[in-house]
Amino acid sequence: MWIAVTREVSPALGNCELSYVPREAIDVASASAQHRDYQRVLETLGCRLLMLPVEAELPDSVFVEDVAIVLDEVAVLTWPGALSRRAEVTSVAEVLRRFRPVLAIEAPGTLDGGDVLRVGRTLYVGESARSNAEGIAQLRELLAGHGYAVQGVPTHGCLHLKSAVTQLDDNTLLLQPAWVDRELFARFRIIEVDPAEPHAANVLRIGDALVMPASFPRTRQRLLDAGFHVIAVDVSELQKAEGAVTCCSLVFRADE
Ligand code: CIR
Repeated sequence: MWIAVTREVSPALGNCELSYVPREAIDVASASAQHRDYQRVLETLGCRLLMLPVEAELPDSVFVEDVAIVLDEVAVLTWPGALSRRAEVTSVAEVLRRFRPVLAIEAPGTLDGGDVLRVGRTLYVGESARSNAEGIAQLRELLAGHGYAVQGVPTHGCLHLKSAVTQLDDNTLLLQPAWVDRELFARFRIIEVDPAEPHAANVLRIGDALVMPASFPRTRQRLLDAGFHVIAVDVSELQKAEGAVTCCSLVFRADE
């Protein structure tokens, strides 16, 4: 079965970190309602939800993806690049210990889970303002014995690698060519985001379904035309916090 770890939206979400989007007022009640709808979609796709209690003092704590990487054999806790996000790790670590042996990135290494795109046994890791060379080297070392290759990927103009590229099926990626070099992914079939929707490359794949923000109808149409099963969710308030769909859950298989 699938497990999806999520966390309630913090009432302090308005004080979130922002890098590439301008600060706008965030309606926390509506962000919470959108997050509930998102979680319902994950349930309809067969995920069992493990919802962590709210962390009122941690504005970005709903974005659980950034604090851990969960692989089949092991989980790796990150050391988030933003100082304000480091206290998010502890409670996620506790829940992951129920399912996997847990390893950890340590300072001075930094890494955000949003920078980690797993395709098969390769982890592409964004070289971003959040994930430094030391963090990427530590990840490589931690996972070498588990049969994973870790490959650094330069990013520019976006928060995380998965703002720029995510996986659609075993052989296909959705990519924003302005933020990552598509030649680095030449072995895959590439679908590009619609140029009018620069932030549309972040989709969450669960089984054969793709969850994506409702605000990108043109890119959604490209995916529908390519034969994908797409579910649109309204995450407009969370997008104001520079979040999208992969960032709000940690989805992995468990035997339970
Ligand atoms: C941050 O800047 O850390 C948050 N405001 C947004 C994090 C989004 N995370 C993700 O896409 N993996």
